[in-house]
Amino acid sequence: MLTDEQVAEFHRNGFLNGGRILDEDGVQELKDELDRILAIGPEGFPEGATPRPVLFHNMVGGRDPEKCVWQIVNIWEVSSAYERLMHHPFIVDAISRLTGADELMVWHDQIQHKPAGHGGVTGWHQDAPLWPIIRPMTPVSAWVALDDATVENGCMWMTPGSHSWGNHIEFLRTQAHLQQKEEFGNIEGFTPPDDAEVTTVEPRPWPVKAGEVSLHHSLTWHGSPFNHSDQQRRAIAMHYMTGESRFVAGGQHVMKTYVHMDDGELMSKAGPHFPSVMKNGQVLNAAS
Ligand SMILES: O=C(O)CCC(=O)C(=O)O
Repeated sequence: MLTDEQVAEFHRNGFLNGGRILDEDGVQELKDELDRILAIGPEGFPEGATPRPVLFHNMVGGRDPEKCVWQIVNIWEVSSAYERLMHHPFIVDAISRLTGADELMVWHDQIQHKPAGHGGVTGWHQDAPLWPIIRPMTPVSAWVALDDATVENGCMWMTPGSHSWGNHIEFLRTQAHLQQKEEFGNIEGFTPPDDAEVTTVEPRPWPVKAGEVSLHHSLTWHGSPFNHSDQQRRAIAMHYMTGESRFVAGGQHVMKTYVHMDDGELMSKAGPHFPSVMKNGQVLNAAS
């Protein structure tokens, strides 16, 4: 369980290392599962096949082998090890503690795998503005490292206090030129609100060891530069919704295909692609 000090640190900075939640065997199982699914490849999960990940592609490079981030959305639907991770009691409890919610559902997960030597960039962004089909926004995500994520192999960077500055996704898009680890922290051209707790923009690298969980607010500015090192960087982000989340039919998102409801309905009724992980404060086990 998170300590009061950790909760305070999260609310001050907008991110937190929650500590080690997987032992070596647990990490190895997830790495083996990822290898298995990468070996099957996107073409092994054709349209209409069930189950299949929601997305499985190189999200940055197209056919350019110089840039690759394998993004697999909802690996939990094709791997019971990842499904169990979505229900991990420490993670679910931490999300509940940080959001104050006693009902939580899966929003989606995403592997971000930066291969050694040519791992691509995940530009500076905030999560919530990229999720326009749910409201209120999902406040907190968990991110578990499967390899030690270091400055060299493209760990995430975080900007302390930025979660309390509002929606600045358009500004962050102007920082897309920041791609290398040497320059990734050089965000320029933004002045935080005077009344914010943190009034300076001071991005910092955020190394996370294999088996540790990092937690970040969905308005925290974050991203990760190229991986030119000889070490791969495998990780999974897990995004959750609180029980009050409702469907916004006017928005666009890859998960929208799986929502068959009217505008404004509760996402807790959205069906099997959005399973419950906590009800009335009790962590729920995975179905399989
Ligand atoms: O894995 C990364 O480098 C980025 C992940 C991310 O953007 C997220 O977890 O929201």
